[in-house]
Amino acid sequence: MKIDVLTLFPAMFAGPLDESIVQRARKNGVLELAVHNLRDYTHDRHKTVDDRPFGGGPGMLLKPEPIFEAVENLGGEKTRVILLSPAGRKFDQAIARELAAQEHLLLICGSYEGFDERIRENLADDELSIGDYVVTNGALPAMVIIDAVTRLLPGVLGDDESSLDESFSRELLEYPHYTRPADFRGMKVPDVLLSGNHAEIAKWRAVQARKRTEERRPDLLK
Ligand code: 4FV
Repeated sequence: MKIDVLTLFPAMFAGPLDESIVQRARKNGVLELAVHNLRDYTHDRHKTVDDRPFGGGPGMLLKPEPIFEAVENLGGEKTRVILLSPAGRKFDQAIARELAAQEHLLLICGSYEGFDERIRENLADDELSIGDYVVTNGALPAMVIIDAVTRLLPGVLGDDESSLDESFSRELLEYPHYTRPADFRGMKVPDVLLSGNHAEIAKWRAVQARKRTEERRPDLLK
């Protein structure tokens, strides 16, 4: 998979995507990731990317010209152009799986008060939000989405790393997990997990996952 990111803060991407699983996916060539500075698609000496909103109102908006030029430069037939903004579909594991099936993602990070509407109307194939809160710009949302999608690419996760994905595919939260010591300061691991009776263990885990989901996320059970 190829992912291109368009942002005003390319330096923010150094670090989080150079570690662990995403780093490995890039090293193995499973993921080709490129971060582009939106200002590189401007032609005035102030590298202008924003302007005041018509009709007045607070703040600035991202202008159409640099973003149209960048998408026309970086995009192709197989490209899925995705805007990152609080007005988008709420990103979740199902959408992560959907995106992991694509060949090329072009993530456009929001900044200021947002995008000129013509960007949304004419360029975007999709719009995603990582949650109902406002962050400074779209860089962190882009990194969250890149991380969640990369984990789902074939061959990226070893067998021992993949269990968590199933949980959300079963629309259930994870059951309680324990590791050694079996008794830590008098806090004991449930006997069933020490029993070696795998049928009983599986039943206990299913009951716990459902119980936890009913208590914390009944919306997942709808
Ligand atoms: C956001 C979100 C988000 C809004 C103003 C950047 C900010 C500024 N993006 N999911 N939540 N974006 O808060 O994706 O443009």
